[in-house]
Amino acid sequence: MGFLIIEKGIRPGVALIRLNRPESLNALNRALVAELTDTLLEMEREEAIRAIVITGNERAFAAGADIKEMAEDSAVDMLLLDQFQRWDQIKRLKKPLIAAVSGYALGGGCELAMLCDIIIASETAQFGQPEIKIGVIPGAGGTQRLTRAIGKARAMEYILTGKFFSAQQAEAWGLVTRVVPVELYLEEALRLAEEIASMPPIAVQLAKQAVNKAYELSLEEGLHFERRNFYLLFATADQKEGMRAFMEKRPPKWQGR
Ligand code: DAK
Repeated sequence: MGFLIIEKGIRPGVALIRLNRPESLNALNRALVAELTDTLLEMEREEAIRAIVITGNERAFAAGADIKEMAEDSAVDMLLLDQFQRWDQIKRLKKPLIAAVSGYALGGGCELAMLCDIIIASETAQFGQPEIKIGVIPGAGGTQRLTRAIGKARAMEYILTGKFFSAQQAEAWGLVTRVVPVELYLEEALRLAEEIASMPPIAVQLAKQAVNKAYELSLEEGLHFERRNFYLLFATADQKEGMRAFMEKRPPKWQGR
């Protein structure tokens, strides 16, 4: 049995993936991570899907990697399993990913949310990298992405103590886009996904790519990268259509070409 509930076309251009292991607070076992990455790669190929929302349930987005599954693993087991390539596949996706987070987003769950491009949180969301409390450290990007998102001082405190932080703190520190009442967090994420899905898809992908480069390149290199993507968009039919539609005072019709 699968660990995901998938709804393609839940809104125009939008696919929803629900993590569905509620008895374990959506702990990310290997089968779930494999299913998730396979599903995302399949969605990456489907033209009709232009934005993807990943969510859990009200109690938990995901409470981390499955501790029961990895407890007795050796370093060699970990190395041979090479789960990191799965996580890297998510990082390389071109389509926009929105995490709709309610309840626990801990350890690998917080890392999964941070791999998404945008996080919408319910007011009950709790974030954290509690790996230190079970004798390890974040393994899927937490030390890097949390530090870049909320700054070194806060990341140090929360990664070294494993304490959780609230949705409101996450918003104040810039980790999440906004906090909404628990009844609305998924709706808000879907609304945002639909809005993004209505934009010209190649421009969306190149914009996502360029924003992500801001974390990896120097300013000079990043500006160069941005410029290349900017020029490239003038090769698309959607650029011509967008600018003509503006001048003709009509809504554009995107082709994704
Ligand atoms: N793994 C396995 N089971 C989990 C789990 C987890 N991370 N979190 C919760 N569960 C299970 C509990 O064991 C319990 O199952 P039963 O005992 O009923 O069978 C059920 O979910 C309900 O949990 P609780 O009874 O504990 O519920 P509470 O409300 O009392 O507490 C809690 C909720 C979220 C505070 C607590 O469950 C908790 O502290 N959970 C663990 C949180 C945690 O430490 N997370 C970090 C895990 S380490 C990697 C990539 C990433 C990672 C590793 C490798 N590679 C690429 C190789 C990431 C590592 C991690 O995330």
